[in-house]
Amino acid sequence: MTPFAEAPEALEVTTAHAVAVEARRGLTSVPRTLSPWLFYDALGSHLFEQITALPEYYLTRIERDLFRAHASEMLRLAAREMPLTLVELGAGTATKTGILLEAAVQHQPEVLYQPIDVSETALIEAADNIERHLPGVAVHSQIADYTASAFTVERPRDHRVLALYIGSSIGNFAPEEAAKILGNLRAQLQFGDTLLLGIDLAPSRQKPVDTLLAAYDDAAGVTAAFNRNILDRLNRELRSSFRPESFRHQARWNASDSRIEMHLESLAEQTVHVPANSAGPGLMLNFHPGDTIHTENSYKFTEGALAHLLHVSHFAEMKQWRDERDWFSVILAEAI
Ligand code: AVJ
Repeated sequence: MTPFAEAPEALEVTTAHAVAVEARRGLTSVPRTLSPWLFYDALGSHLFEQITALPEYYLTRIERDLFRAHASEMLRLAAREMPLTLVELGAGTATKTGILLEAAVQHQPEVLYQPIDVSETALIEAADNIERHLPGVAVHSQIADYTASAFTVERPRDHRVLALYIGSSIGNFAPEEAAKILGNLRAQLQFGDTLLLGIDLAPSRQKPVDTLLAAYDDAAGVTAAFNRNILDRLNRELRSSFRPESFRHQARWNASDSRIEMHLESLAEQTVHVPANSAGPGLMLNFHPGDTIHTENSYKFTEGALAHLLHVSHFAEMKQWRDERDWFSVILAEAI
């Protein structure tokens, strides 16, 4: 048996403990918070997939359209006459990546694709899909939390690396954390390697705040279910006594920090019990009506914020692609 075969069980134990630790940290903080990685259990990942298909959630749709229209140019600029290997941070099931990989195998007969994600099941699905549909692509997956730990980037001889960090995933991180993530990635790259980054843009004349709010509070209530699932997850995994229906999903625009915030607002005076667990003793949590648990930040970029982020992490913009209304942007940047 290879050491790799034992990873899943070990990872599950670590996740269970990490959930207990994060719930304790967040629910005893003032104000109360829970980290967005808690959204993505099996049900939450499914709800997120549904979000990406909602009419209000334009992010996925625009980014996919930009890839469809410009994948070949993106790859040509990244490659500049050299063969490429693609690395992806937070690959998930790599649905949109297929478009880029399909373009890549038209530029070169064989492509090494290196997805990195914390979810082993997502990585297995990604590898299955890609290897079935794109015979020219070899997949080397890595189970890692790119925000916390080191990951490795393989470089076949004389290849350039194109790192993908798409889907506005970077939006979940405050500016300093985002700079750390890109800086950490940059440390794995060489001059001339590139980063393809997908970011959601700040409100403008062409992008009312209401457009943003609707994307995070859709009419069908899928985002509300996604947000409340975090409480269901804690009930399932920690045996806590949240009544998710007595918390209201709330999306807020925080203009001074240029971010959408998601909160869960208590609708009643209520007490929630979290039993003792591997992270510490039991908790009795008191909620007044209107108290919230802050579950997510989704940063929206101005041109200045983007330029600053690239500069501090030692990347230089090569080209930017946007939809005609300037709602979403894909940036190709060179490691300098
Ligand atoms: C996966 C972080 C890009 O912030 O838009 C979608 C998550 N939250 N709807 C985002 C999310 C609510 C999403 N990211």
